[in-house]
Amino acid sequence: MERQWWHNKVAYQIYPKSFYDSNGDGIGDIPGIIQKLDYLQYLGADILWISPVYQSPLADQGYDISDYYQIDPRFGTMEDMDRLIAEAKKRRMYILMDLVINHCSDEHEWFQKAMADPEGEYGNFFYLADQKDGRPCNWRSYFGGSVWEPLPGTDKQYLHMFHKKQPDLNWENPKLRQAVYENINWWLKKGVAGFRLDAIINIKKALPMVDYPADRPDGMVNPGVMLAHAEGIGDFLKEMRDETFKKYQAFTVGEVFNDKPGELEAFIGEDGYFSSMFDFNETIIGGSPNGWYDSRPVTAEDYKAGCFGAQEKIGKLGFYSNIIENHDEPRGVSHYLPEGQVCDTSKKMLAGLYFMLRGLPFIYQGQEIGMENVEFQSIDQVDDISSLEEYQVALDAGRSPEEALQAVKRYSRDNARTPMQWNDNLYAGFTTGTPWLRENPNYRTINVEAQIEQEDSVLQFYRSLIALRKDPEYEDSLIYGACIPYLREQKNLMAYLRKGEKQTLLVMGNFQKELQKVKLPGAYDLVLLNNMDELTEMDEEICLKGWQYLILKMKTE
Ligand code: TEU
Ligand code: CA
Repeated sequence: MERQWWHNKVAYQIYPKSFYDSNGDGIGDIPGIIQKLDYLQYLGADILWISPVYQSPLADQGYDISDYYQIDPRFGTMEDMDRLIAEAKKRRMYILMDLVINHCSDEHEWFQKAMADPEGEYGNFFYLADQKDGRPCNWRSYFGGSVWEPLPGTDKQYLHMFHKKQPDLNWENPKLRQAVYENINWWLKKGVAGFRLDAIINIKKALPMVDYPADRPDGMVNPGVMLAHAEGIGDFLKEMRDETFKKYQAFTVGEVFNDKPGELEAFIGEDGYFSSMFDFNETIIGGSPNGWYDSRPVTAEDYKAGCFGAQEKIGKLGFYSNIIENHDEPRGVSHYLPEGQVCDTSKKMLAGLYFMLRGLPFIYQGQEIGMENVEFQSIDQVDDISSLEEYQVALDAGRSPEEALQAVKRYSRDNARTPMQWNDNLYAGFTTGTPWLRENPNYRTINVEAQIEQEDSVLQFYRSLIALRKDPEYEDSLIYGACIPYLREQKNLMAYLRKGEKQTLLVMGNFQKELQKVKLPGAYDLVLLNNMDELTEMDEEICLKGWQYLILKMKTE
């Protein structure tokens, strides 16, 4: 596998609206990110994915773009953006923009022109159909309701896979594709290192659009079913890569939920469409087609099977991007650790387990201090459109308001969107004004300032993980070595070898509160990392305490 500049880096996702507010309007902004670059450097992050800051009505928090060439004034100015790119460069950091090109905002000029003249050039930038023919198909949008919506002031309707303020762009139209590529190249010329590709698998629709068997009483079907029938996305992705990313050696990471068997190599193998894509194999565990209210908690065995399944699938063919959370998911520690067991030690174990898998680790803001889900007291405290929809879905399915709120608490995207907890001042030090979304009350104990001081904090553990992964000494195993499950059948033990050409490391976590004995595959030289003070050994066996995590460097002959 050819080595790439980004293989040994660590990536960090910033959700600007909630990261740091520099001017007291309650909304995080680009100058706020610049002020925190030194912190991110202290942590050890190299690649920064910035969730959307383009001009947007913020119906879906910036994932609805009304001008791809402008920064939304709430986030700052284009000068701020240029300064961010320059300041990142000074620190040898790389900026990734969020590329949202499956859809735009209904307030984008293209859509406005399509409304004014559906038969004109811009009508063909979208998927339009005559209203009189009824709904062209029974697909349900990801955020609820039909994907079809009347095109205001006309006798047409338009397609939206997400919110109705996010009309889908018609990728079948070469003019639209060229307009998108032009924008990508414009940003690359500016000096961004690459992109995270939002909802990218949705750009190819199964045509002609037809009904599929309904999966809920509403008579509609999850759009994922349609995606399984869509053929030929590779033509679009290849063209995009050749017209844009390739010319700049850009780093790209795809948000791909629905890849088909056998597609991985074309996507992220040598000369793939993208550099990497997220491993969502664990993310989707426990989900139900009926909605959040019907989902089940993830067990240690589920989690292990998810990670190892993905590792087996990819082998050495490419690099997945590994996560435990992002801005669309609950906090990883609240999601993957059993209720009542979320503590510093278990947080560190989970961190260490995903971080050392083969691939590129991404950290989502606040994850590095162990931020947790929010105890929402009522649905009024929730802002996110998808959470409000899921609340309704639960009620429609006959759940009580309490049960519906429980489901939202467990899965709401707002769990990850509360303000970053910088210190124990008012509003967690995020803003001097009133934060757009209420902070998590636990900021008094969980915050950056306290954890910088505290030697054995979650933050310091992340710094150790990062330093170890970046140590050239261990590149052979931790970056390029194989990932081989160890004692896979042993319940609530997640262990794997990172086997390089010269060295082998053993990574293991005791995914339970009870202690557990682990037989070693051989002798070891060194303990590279331990999330506890002690280490109990017997011959060829280690006794792990509850939630203990270790990395051992094995002896080589
Ligand atoms: O997410 C795409 C996606 O698949 C999500 O709809 C996910 O299933 C959902 O958030 C779970 O609640 C991307 C962005 O990451 C997300 O924030 C946007 O809302 C969405 O695209 C539309 O742009
Ligand atoms: Ca602000």
